[in-house]
Amino acid sequence: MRTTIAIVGAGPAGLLLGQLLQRAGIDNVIVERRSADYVLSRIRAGVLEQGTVDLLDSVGASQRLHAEGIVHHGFELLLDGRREHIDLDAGGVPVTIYGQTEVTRDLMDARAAQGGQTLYEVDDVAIGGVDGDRPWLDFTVDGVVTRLDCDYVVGCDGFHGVSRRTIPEGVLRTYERVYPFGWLGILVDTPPVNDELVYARHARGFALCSMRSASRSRYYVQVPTEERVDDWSDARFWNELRARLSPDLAERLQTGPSLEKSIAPLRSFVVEPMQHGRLFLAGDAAHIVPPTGAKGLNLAMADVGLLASLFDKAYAGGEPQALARYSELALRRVWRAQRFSWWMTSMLHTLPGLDAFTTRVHGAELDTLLASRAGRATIAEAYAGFPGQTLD
Ligand code: FAS
Ligand code: PHB
Repeated sequence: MRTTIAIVGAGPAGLLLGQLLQRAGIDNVIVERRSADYVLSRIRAGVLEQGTVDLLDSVGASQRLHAEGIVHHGFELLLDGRREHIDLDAGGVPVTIYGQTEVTRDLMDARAAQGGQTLYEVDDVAIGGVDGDRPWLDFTVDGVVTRLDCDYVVGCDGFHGVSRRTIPEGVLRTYERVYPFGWLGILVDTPPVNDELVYARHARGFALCSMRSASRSRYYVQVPTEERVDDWSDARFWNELRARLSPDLAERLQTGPSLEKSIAPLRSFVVEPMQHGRLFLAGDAAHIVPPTGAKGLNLAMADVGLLASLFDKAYAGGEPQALARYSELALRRVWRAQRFSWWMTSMLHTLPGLDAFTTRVHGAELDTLLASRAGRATIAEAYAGFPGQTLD
């Protein structure tokens, strides 16, 4: 087999990249380890930045998003029971509430409609030749060992994928912070407790009230890393969430049987550079952020939006050297998102072992920002997403 760009991973990053390249007339094939149903079964992000919406518009995969997504012009911080509204228009643009599962489904449908090739349930993907000018993938699909020759390989295979591990020892610099807690999340078919998202800071721990639609809600509570989801009945979850909300919100909370319940560990992670020879890393393959800033999915989409524009310069514009700037340009946005995600996580979670003075200072830092128009706008702009990537 041969293609121009070989993409490893059919999550949101790989699928969006495939569509962006298709639109630019650049042939590509995606190989995915799991089945399409399995990929869709993963419950993950829920907040789309305007830049992500614009990218989905550009590949014709946003009709349902505009029909079913919920545009939010603000969110709330609940600080030890005190409700503070953050006006996103102060930072420029709104966000759209629309589940990652639905984004992935829309991209799958768009790809199928336009004849893009995605090979699912592919085993033993190996990446080679990236140090030369003839890279390739080897993999097994339907029991047949297959080679895919290409011009470039893009690893969109997430944190546990094969692409980052393909880069030789000593090339990558890794930056990581593992948090001593996780998020226990629940999906439920009840109306959201509030019109907008609520990020709660409480002595018992962080909580988040989110949603997927007017009739489906997503809630999270911070739990120690050693917690097991089997130890959390629905009743225990609801009691703990109520305990972290203000009395008015606790009163309004509508509970129901969980459709999904899982614990996600939290970490901050970046590898530099995000490219090596003819191999590029995008999305969770290159970086992980704690979900407190709602950045993970949006960063992945920004990576592939940038990379697709550089591939377009290389192929249509006759400037293959443009590709050499991917990592430098992508990392500018990655580190700004890392900072905001780390900051929101540090300010809003109870950090085991943190001294009482620093805990108070964190509260004062939030109060300082909330006391000024500029401070609120700073939070709003970072949450809504940084301006589009320019190539200069
Ligand atoms: P993905 O991990 O989504 O996709 C990678 C794909 O590559 C997968 O389909 C995988 O099967 C495939 N793959 C892996 N290895 C392979 C191999 N060797 N060969 C072929 N295919 C391979 N972000 C938010 O913004 N908000 C949230 O609330 C949020 N919650 C999250 C909860 C959890 C449990 C996790 C794990 C992540 C969460 N995230 C959240 C982050 C998440 O949304 C990611 O940022 C997003 O999925 C990134 O998309 P991709 O880079 O495409 O990676
Ligand atoms: C979600 O709805 O899953 C969600 C929303 C905002 C976040 C994290 C998760 O910051």
